[in-house]
Amino acid sequence: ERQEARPYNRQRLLVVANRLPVSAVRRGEDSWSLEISAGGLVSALLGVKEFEARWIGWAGVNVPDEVGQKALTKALAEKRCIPVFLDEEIVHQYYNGYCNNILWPLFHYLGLPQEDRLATTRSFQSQFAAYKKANQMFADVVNEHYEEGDVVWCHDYHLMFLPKCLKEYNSKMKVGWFLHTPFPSSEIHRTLPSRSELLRSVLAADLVGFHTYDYARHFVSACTRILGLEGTPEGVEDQGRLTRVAAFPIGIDSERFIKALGVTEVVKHMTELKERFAGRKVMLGVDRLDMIKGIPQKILAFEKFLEENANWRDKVVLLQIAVPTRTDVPEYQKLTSQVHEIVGRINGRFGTLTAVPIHHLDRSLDFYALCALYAVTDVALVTSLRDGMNLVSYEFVACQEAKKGVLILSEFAGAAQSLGAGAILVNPWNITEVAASIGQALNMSQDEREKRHKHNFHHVQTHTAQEWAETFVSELNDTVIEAQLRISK
Ligand code: ADQ
Repeated sequence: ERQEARPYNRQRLLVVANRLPVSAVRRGEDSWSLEISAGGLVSALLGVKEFEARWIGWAGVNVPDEVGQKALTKALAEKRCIPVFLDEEIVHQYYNGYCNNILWPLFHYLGLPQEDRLATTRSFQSQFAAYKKANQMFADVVNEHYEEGDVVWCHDYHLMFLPKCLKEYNSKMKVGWFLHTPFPSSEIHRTLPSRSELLRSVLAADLVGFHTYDYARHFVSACTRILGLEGTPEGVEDQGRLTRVAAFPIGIDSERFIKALGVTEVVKHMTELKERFAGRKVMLGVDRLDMIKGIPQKILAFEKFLEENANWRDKVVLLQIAVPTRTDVPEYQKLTSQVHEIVGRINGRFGTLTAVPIHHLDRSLDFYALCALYAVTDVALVTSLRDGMNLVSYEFVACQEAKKGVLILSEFAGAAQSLGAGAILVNPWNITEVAASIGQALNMSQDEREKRHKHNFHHVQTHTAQEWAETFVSELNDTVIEAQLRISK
């Protein structure tokens, strides 16, 4: 497969992310079935025509035997995917442990785990060792498939150690790293025991990208304050070598959503939903069930709104769709029961024999059902406590050309910087403020809704995922050329 002919002008792009964009299910000793999971990153890169993208990542399953590994590798090759095989112990320590229990909460300002300080320190060390080991395994696979001229694009907090491993293999490799979460203030980052090692390994990349200018600035401050390096307008300098640091706000494939609204199945869903909730305004929350999404805070704000506005009690419904994720991590199990308890209490308090104020679903919706829901919604509630960007807010706006509904958006989501002018911005910790914003949204005049929607719709249509990926990769190519010019001067 590596000898396959390709047009000379199409550069190969190796996209390295913790998870491959496909889910694999084992059907027999040597047979697998694969399903593409269409996330934001997948559709962004499918739309980029100048590059020939290949994916490298973990398939999300444990495959201990060689027969299974060979068969899966072969099946994945047809989807241009290359697997990294991680065993259960590594997954536990690296993915559940260091990635999801340490880096994820820290980068979202929730701090480090504190239950048992000594035990935590010990597990820190073994989890960090597993993190480095896993990153090295990703690097081995990249190196095996790398060809001169390829661009290697590493994604997210799972792979902060990867740029360093790759450059150790080949200092000429073009390496970019993009973070999908916030990068926190340097005062938060400096609490991490492995703070310096992680920063140094990220700095081995040629280009480091974030969703917003603030995250980029926090990263540069961490490098200057913790490592004592020099921050420049272009990035971070270490003994004459520059790592370029910049903001690349992601977007969505807005056309995919707009087109879907014309599909018969979506129209049918919309009709059903409109009938089901006739006479009531629909409010919507769509989130992964994660503590950063502020789901309990959102529901409590809705309760406060109902408490203070008796006239709205039978005229509004909140649909909260929450996909369970990371169900192995105890904090996520606790969150699920906490949300269920609050929803149960509020429905008991304000429900009637025929209607309840909150419909809470613990599951994922297929694309068409999701589009239909976005389209019939009057008010969307995105109340993340912190969120790198938040694509749900973009998807909602894309589906609202007809209705011109209102977006209530947390000021702590990266999207507040792009959709802030059209949304009602709130501090999700302030339940009273969020409750008041619900009232404001439900009572907003048609004129104002149109004005706000127009601003946001324009933004969502002109800042697409495809443009994001193209800009990042071309900036990476330029950065490497500029560095070569500097060296040859
Ligand atoms: P996420 O934290 O997953 O992404 P988000 O950007 O909102 O958050 O993307 C979630 C995606 O999952 C959306 O495409 C949404 O449609 C889908 N989704 C969520 N709940 C769903 C449900 N119940 N059913 C069906 N689909 C559902 C991380 C960062 C974000 C950043 C993205 C991209 O945390 O801040 O915007 O990466 O960089």
